[in-house]
Amino acid sequence: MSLTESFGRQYHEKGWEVVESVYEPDECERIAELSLKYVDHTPTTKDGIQEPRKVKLAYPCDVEFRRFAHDNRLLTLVRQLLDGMDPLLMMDQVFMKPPNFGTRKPFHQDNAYFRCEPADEIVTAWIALDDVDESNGCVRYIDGSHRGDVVDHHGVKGEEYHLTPEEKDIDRDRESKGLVKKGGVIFHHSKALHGSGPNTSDRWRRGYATHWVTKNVHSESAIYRRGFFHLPDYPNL
Ligand SMILES: O=C(O)CCC(=O)C(=O)O
Repeated sequence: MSLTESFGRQYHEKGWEVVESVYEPDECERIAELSLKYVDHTPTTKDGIQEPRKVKLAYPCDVEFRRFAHDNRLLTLVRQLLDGMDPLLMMDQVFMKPPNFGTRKPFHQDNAYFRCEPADEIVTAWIALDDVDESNGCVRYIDGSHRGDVVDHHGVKGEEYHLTPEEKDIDRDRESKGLVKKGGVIFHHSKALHGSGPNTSDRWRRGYATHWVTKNVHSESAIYRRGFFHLPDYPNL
């Protein structure tokens, strides 16, 4: 892992930070394969082809996800961003962009969905299961957006599962690309505005997003009120 003493500085300044080589490439390949088995959201293209988009809640599906998410290499980093508090997994999802197909994810703040407080005690660790660059749809961030409030989000017409703010609330001049290699992790704050473009390459782009909270966190939303860590069947490993 290419960790420096400065880890966390960019996260606090910009709202996101990359750490390369947290996992080995072969571990990521196994999880990417497993994701294809459990995929639960397959939109149909205009040509009638169904393509995998997402595994929502991978953690309950398979012990391999649970081991991968609760790996100490990851937990140590998340704990550092939570000022030493123990990370508890609230939920997870695998975002998939198949070659030459994967669609965009509009800009949003995670906390527009989660509605959790305190917002500073929620960290997403987005684990790259493939090498990720601009052409296969890297995650993009609006630097410093985590310092403001959660702005109003509205549903996207025809894709109601997406929420996004008005264009005026997205300062594109401050956009950065989250470039990361397979096995690296991007950490982002729950208020960091982020989204991703389509996959125009002939390679996959898969990211395993794990959403961590501290024991102080509570949510207005019933969906997020009870994280996996409450479930007796899925103890923290
Ligand atoms: O993987 C993507 O394209 C979007 C990721 C995302 O929105 C998240 O991890 O919160």
